[in-house]
Amino acid sequence: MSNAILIGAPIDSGQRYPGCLMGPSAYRVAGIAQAIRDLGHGLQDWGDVTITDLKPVTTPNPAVHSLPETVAWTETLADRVDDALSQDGLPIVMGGDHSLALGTVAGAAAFAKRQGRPLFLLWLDAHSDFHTPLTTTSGNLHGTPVAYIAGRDGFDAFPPFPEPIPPQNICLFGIRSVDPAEHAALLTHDIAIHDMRVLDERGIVAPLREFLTRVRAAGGMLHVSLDVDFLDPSIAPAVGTTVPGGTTFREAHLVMELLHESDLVTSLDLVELNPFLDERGRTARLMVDLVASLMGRKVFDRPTRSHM
Ligand code: HAR
Ligand code: MN
Ligand code: MN
Ligand code: MN
Repeated sequence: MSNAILIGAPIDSGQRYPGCLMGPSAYRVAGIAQAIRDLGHGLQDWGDVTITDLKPVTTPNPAVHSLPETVAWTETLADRVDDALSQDGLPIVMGGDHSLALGTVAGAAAFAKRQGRPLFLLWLDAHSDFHTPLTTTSGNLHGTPVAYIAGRDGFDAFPPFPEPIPPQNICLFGIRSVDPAEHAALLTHDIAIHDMRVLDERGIVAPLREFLTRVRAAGGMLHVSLDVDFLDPSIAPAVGTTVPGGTTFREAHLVMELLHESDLVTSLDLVELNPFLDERGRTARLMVDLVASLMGRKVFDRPTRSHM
């Protein structure tokens, strides 16, 4: 059983579609705490994080907006996630847009470094989020966390990433929207890219198991970052950056069920939910149900099902 720690990250500054800051409230209204408790886990809710002092940081790319806010969120969330892991907790960070992963993964990396364990990253997303502050043309920093985590240049305004995750320990899963600059950079990094074409052809099970087997063999920690747009917009409309051709209801649940059976997940982000765009709470409820699958809820409980 886990000691789950909910951390609210009401962040809107990494993109331009207001509403993600209502995400933490929507998850609470959709019953995330009770769903986790019902599965027998411990649960604490640490409330919503706030930022206070902004530093006058700058970047040469004039497109970038909200840099001081994003740096402040990064510092604060890194500290909070590190604290949760240090208390033997499973941090579940409720966003907020995906820029929050700049901080959450930095916190997990700082903890993993002290433990002497490698950190792995599973990025469940329509997007590769591999821009740097120098290459982004939208200026939206939610499109940059994977580059920061992988140790790419261009993040001078940010705290140095504690221990960049080697590309071989990063798995992008479900992607179907990659900008030209991201594409060029991805071709020079040895990151596992399971785009939707690969998942259509191979299914989700084999590629995910390959990755989980590597995490297990390395004795690694595993951070999972779940972007709402990983899901097909027909089942998850509450996101500003919908991309057709996403994962189905059962594919997404199966990913979560396999993650539960692996027993490898050590921290989790829930990002990009924009409750203002939702239809009667269905996206928030689906995200909570996916968390429940990740925490052990089953379609049918079969005690003999083998691990991995
Ligand atoms: N690549 C595009 C950009 O940088 C879109 C990024 C969208 N990112 C998210 N999170 N919604 O994955 O603007
Ligand atoms: Mn601390
Ligand atoms: Mn994303
Ligand atoms: Mn996305």
